[in-house]
Amino acid sequence: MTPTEQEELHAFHVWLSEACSRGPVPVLTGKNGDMDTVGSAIALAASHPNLMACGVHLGRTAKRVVEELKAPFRKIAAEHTSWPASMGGLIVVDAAAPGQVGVHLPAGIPICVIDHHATSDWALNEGDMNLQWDVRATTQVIDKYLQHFAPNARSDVVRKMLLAGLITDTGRFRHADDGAFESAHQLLHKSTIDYASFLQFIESDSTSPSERGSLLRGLSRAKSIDSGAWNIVHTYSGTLEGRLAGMLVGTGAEIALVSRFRDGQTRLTARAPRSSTQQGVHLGRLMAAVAERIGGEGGGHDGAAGWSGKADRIAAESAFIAQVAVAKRKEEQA
Ligand SMILES: [Mn+2]
Repeated sequence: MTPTEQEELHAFHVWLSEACSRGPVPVLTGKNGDMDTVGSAIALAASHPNLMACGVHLGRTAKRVVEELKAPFRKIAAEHTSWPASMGGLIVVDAAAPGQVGVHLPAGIPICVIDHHATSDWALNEGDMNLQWDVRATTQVIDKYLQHFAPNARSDVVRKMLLAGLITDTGRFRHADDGAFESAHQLLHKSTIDYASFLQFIESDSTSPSERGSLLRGLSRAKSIDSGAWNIVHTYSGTLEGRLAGMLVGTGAEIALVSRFRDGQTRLTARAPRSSTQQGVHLGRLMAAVAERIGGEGGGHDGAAGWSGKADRIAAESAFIAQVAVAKRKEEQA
């Protein structure tokens, strides 16, 4: 850990202790309910009785892991959300913007954002905090905090929640770096977790016949186009956009884009292989640029990012493709 990280964790510990002394502190997940956000919230909440992991949605993997490990997580309503009385503060994990939590946040409550996205759209006030680290998963930040300030909270269940977030956000360590392996080592060290069987459990996710049909239709609609210096393979689908985008990357696409329109909302999901990000593709910045151009909210990581908003599907796709057209290709680095 760098001295800055140590200082930030210390400041966070002070912030958290003060917030918990004032009252209950919800730990709010991103609305996609992915394993990183849910694992981060549940693990952090294990460090103090006034903390409670909550969110509007549990994604598929997170739902399975939470059920299997009987981990405490409270589903909250997106509309007319009932927050606890006299909240001491609110922590948001793994969400790059207020629109990514799926609820209206209560006014006048100190907020702390813990995230690892390249972009951030939070407007913070006096008394708020932001821990935005350049790591592969938010669970890495949470585990660093627990190691130093609440080591007894690191039960095997908590470690599994954190490890699951790290496994999924790194694409089973395909996008891992030195720090990600270091975190994985710390999580397994002196635990009774059998890594291989835990991974097998995480991966034992079966696709229903209707989902399989929808993935196949998405693939059959896919089109390959060139935009500026880049090849984009794009399609649309009503479900499992992330998985479909991953499959498009498997076709050799330099950039994969999947769009969907549902309930008046359009969503873009993009993925790029490492070879593209090394040559300058940064999907998170491209999505942020789309949001600047046509409204909505966009951001994420270099190789995985998204946008959502009111523009229609074709307009949103075109805006993304236009942004890619002006993205320069730099010389390949080994
Ligand atoms: Mn994440």
